[in-house]
Amino acid sequence: MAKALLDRLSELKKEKKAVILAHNYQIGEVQDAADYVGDSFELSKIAADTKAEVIVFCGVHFMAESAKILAPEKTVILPENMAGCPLADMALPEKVREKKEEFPDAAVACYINTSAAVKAECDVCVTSANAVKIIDSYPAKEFLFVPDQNLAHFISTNVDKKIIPWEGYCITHHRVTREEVKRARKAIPDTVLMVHPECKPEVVEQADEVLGTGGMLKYAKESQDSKFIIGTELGLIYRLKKESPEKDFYLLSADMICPNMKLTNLQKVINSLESMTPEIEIPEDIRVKAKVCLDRMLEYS
Ligand code: CIZ
Repeated sequence: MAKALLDRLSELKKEKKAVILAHNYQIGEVQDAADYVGDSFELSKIAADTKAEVIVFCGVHFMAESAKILAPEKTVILPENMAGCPLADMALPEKVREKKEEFPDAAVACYINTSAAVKAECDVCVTSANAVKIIDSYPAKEFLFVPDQNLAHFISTNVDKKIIPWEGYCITHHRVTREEVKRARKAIPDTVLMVHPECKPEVVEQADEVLGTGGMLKYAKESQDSKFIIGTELGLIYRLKKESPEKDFYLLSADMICPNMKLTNLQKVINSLESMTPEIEIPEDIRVKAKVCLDRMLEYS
């Protein structure tokens, strides 16, 4: 069955001149079938540079939008139309415009987990892999940071600038508590605890390393340590085990599963290439403004 699906996918990829991009949080069969697996930053760069005519983005809506913003001449397909991001939905463009009026001297930085319409309102975009570096080097002293309050807090503890946080959060990372960290540390002693900066400050403060998914993969591969507790979405464990099979990885909390990231599977990838839907479309005026914000991310990182 899996072989038949993979053969069909390979036929369709050739026929449509398509590339398959999968986020690190996708399920194993999708990661295995993809041409590239990575975080939003890595996948944005690939989308901007690819020679393929069709990009199949296995992730959530804002990620496929970012690919379309950077590669407007390509057809971008998100295999599962319902794969949204509750965090991205916590910032609406009209609310960002209101806040900008409240803080006219602040630059506006957004996490990549935002819609194209919100990116169009912002000066510069960041991902968890480059947020501290970009905010540190971007020429402003004060930032309104949209929409993740925990990432905003993490940035503020690492740069000497004023960060005004939005009140959004990721439902998968924000639910983890200090008590769960204590329990995990006790149950699995002598481990390195890596957590994502979308976790609450009370969790981040207890971590050995605070990294985005790309950073966690690199750290685990290069480390002399062999046991890691992972404070991010379940999908990353699949790739960590695949790339460092001799090491042990434990999910910090059994609840760290993003329901939206789990909506895509191999059959849906095939269906989307057969029908060439659902296709991502962005009004050109919004795309052009959002591209300035993403281009600055590529420039400052
Ligand atoms: O930057 C990304 O792709 C996100 C949303 C998380 C991560 O750290 O990979």
